[in-house]
Amino acid sequence: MKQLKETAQKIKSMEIRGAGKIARVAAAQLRDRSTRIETRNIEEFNREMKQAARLLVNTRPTAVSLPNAVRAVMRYEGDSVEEAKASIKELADGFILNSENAVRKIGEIGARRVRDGDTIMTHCNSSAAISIMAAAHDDGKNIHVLATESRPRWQGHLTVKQLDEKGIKTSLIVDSAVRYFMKEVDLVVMGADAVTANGSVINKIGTSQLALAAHEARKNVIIAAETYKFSPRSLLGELIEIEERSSSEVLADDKLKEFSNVSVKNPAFDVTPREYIDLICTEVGAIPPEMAYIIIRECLGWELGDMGKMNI
Ligand code: RUB
Repeated sequence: MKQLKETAQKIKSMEIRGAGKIARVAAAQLRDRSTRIETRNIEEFNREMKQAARLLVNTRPTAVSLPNAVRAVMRYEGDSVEEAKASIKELADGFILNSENAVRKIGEIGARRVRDGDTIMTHCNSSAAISIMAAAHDDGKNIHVLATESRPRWQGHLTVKQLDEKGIKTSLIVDSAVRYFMKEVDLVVMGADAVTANGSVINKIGTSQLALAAHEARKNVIIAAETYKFSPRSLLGELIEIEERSSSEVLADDKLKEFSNVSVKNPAFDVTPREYIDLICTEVGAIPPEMAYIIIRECLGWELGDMGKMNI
């Protein structure tokens, strides 16, 4: 359990972060955990796996990719521990491979919406969004990216580093400059932690005001999201929990202690209504947000059936 607990801690502290990465790491951890369980008793094995699954799911509440990945692996079958382990390996490896392919495919599909000479605004650090920009650049399109800092955790610094390594011209801007620069923007490309049945997108705090500014300026907003970021549970009316992170990410504890009447609010994500989103670019195609329900039914249908009995 030690390795799994360490990884869970890294996800909590955001050393491992980004919805896609968290999902792939969780799948790999379940696979690796299964190989280290020594019992030959299948019931005991199943109990241990459930415990591992719960630990991973409880690390961060917002990214739906995490429970979706865990459930994808926890669908394993087998009457013996041997069979169960083989099934887990197949499901986990399959999920990871599909996920990597999905990010690549999203790049290919999304790049078609980028024109030569476009200025693209992005927020936070999304591997799926970067895949679109990188694919457009590889297609020979000359693009310029405006990347927000994404306070308080500065994921924008990761974005500019990754774009720089690909040779893409990028400007780092403060989060509050989004509307100021919107007139220069041709296209907004961002990622997602979750997409609900009604087409709302949950992503890094600030995404919704960026989308609102883009909507006001009549600029297109593309969300890059693999299908496993869509929330089957939202179909049952469940709301996506917005993670509230430590105040110390915004203001150091000793500074905060100097005040008597001040508190810090630090939600990590926000909800962008579908009205502000033009397209959600998935690995199975670029869809209007209104079609989110279809993706849930077609691509995650199994999850609905399993929801009751998975119990993790
Ligand atoms: C990351 C974030 C990203 C999405 C999509 O938040 O909001 O935009 O997770 O990323 P955090 P990807 O840094 O708090 O994890 O496309 O890489 O899955």
